[in-house]
Formats: sequence, structure tokens, C-alpha cells
Amino acid sequence: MKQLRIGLIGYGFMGRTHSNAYRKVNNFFDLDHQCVLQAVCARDEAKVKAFALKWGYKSVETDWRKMIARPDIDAIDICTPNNSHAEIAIAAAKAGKMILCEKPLSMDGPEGRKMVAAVEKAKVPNIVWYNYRRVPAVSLAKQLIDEGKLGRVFHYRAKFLQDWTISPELPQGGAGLWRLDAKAAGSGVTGDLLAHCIDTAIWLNGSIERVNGMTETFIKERTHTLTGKVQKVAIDDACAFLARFKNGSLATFESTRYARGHKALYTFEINGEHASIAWDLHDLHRLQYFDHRDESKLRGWRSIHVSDSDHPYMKNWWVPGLQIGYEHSFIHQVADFVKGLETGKPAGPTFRDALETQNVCDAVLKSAKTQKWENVAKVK
Ligand code: SOE
Repeated sequence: MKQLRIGLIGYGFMGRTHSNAYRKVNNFFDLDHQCVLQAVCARDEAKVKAFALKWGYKSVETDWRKMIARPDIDAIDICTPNNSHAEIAIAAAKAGKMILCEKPLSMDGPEGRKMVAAVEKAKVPNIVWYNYRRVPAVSLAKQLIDEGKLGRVFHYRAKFLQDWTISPELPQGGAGLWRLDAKAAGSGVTGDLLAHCIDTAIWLNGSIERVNGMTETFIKERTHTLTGKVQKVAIDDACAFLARFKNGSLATFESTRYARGHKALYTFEINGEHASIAWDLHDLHRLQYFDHRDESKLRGWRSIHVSDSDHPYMKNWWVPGLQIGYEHSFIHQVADFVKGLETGKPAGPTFRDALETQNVCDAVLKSAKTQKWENVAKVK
């Protein structure tokens, strides 16, 4: 078996989901490559050593440049805050490494364009971790849409609601809280949460051409963990936008970290000429489907338990009827990435695909400032 030797940079929440995926993928998917946890890199030596021990990494580094220079590493996995994705990815591409990069791709579109240019120049396989595409129910939605079951699509509606930043006492910046610091994150809910909704939407329903957005920062100042000073909060706490897709359908998107009672409620609904689809991350193994072509007395919303062997990815897991969860979407992503290497048909979203999402985020944030409709820059 060939080896795919992984060098993971960053060991937070995403470092754990990815490590778990590399450990499990060969147990459940038949691949020609064995994923090997070759090295993990982070600045704190004691902590990175403890992480390596817990997850089974063979070695540690405290300087990502050293990790990239290592000849015994094939793929670099970037799990660091958003403001370091570009520098690491461009250096990794130059070193000829494959790259798996956490979302969002970059701080903004122009930075993302440089990353696309770097991986395409170096011809290195690349992918961005928009994991929700690979929840089996979401992949099933994609199949149904591609088979034409919905017919012409009229509406797309998506939300991603959380409530973890409501307290004004919560600081910004540093490990765990860098998502509140615009210098590290680029934006707030737009790049962190709506980017997921936009990625899924583009995948399911095609390109978004124009947007009109509004944002709000409810807590204007927070103590910065790194400086100890009270500083202006520059991220968007909430964002809602209207959008027009290239296929003529209309959309609404909403995200906030101030929806008391919601921890990670990602939902979408798509309404087509013949049928509608709805999905909810809190019930992630179900897909709701309504088909107007059903016999009228039996017509109604079906709640499909996406756990049968002919549902996407499910034949690799347990017996029909037994469901899987959030962490499996990452395992599926690794399986598809590796299959892409083996078949020569790269799995998405590639950096190029993820740049389209970045451009939508940029247009939304611009529109929130100009208070006008804005066109989404095209990926050239
Ligand atoms: C933020 O709380 C967060 O962890 C995002 O960064 C992830 O991308 C999302 O999947 C869950 O929420």
C-alpha cells in the first residue's frame, strides 16, 4: 500500500476532527493509500507533544516551515487561524506538498486568488475542508437535484445560528477565541459560518451572481486576550443577505452568534418546481423531501432516514438503519481526497472552488458597507 504521510499544522477543534478522520479512513474505505500521521506542528512544544501522543502522530515540530521542508511529508493539513492559511499554503505549494486547508480558504478574495495561483502553478492536489457537503443527507440532496427531481429551482434558504458570544465578558483573540478577532479571522460569522452555507449552496444550486447584505456587531468592545486591553470588535456578529443565483433562483442567508438557544443550527431549504428539500444539522442524518408528483392523497413531507446502503457513503458504515454523525463528514472528505489522487479526478472543493465562496463573502461584506446590491467577482 502506498503511504500518504500527513503533516498537520494546528491542533485545535479542527486538528482533532482531521486527525480522527486520518485514523479511521482506512478502516472503512478501500483505498490504495494508507494515511499516516507523520507529524503535527504547533508552537507550544509541551502541548503539541501531548497532542501527538494522544492521537498517534509519529513526530512533532514547533516551526511550520521545518514541517514543510521535511521530505517525509506528502500532504500539509492547515488547521491554523485564517490569517496564516495563505502564507502556509503558498509555501507548502512551492515545496510541492499536497494541501488540505481549513475553511474559509483565506482572509479575502485577493488573498485567495494568490493561493489558487500557487497551487495551480505547483500542480499540487488541494482541497478545502467544507465538510458539510459530505454529510450523507446533504450529498443525497445533491444527487436528487442533479437527477432533476426538483425541476427548476425557485428558492434557496439557509441559516447558521449560534449563541456562544452573547456575553460581553467574553474576550477576543488568542487560542479558542481568535474567531472574534478580525485580524486573525478576517470576518465574523460571514467567513466562519455563512461560508459553509455559501459553499453548500453553490455546490447544490450553482453560482451566486449578486448579493445585498447587512451586518451588525452587537458587542462593540471586548478585552483582547493577548494584549489585556479593551479593544474595538471588528468582526460581524450577525449577517443576513439576499442573493440571486445564476440559474434565476432567489435566496436568503442568515447567520448570527446571538440566537439564544441555538448552538450550531445549520439549516437549508430548497424549493423547486416539482419538489422541495430541507436539511437540518441538528438532525443531520435525515433529509426532508416533498414531491408534488406523488399521488395527492399520499402527498406530504417525507423524512428520509439517510442510513441505507444505497445512500451516499453509507455502505461503508454499519448495517442499514444505523446512523452516523458529524465527525464522519471529515472521514468522507479524506476518503474522497485520496480517491481523487487515485483516479485523477480531484475531489472538491478545490482552492479554486473555495475562492468562489470567498468572493461571495467579500461581496456580502462590501454590500453591508455600501448598502447596495453588489456583484460577486468571477473566478478567472
Ligand atoms: C464556529 O463555532 C464553528 O466551529 C465553525 O468554525 C465551524 O466551521 C462550524 O462547522 C461549527 O462552528
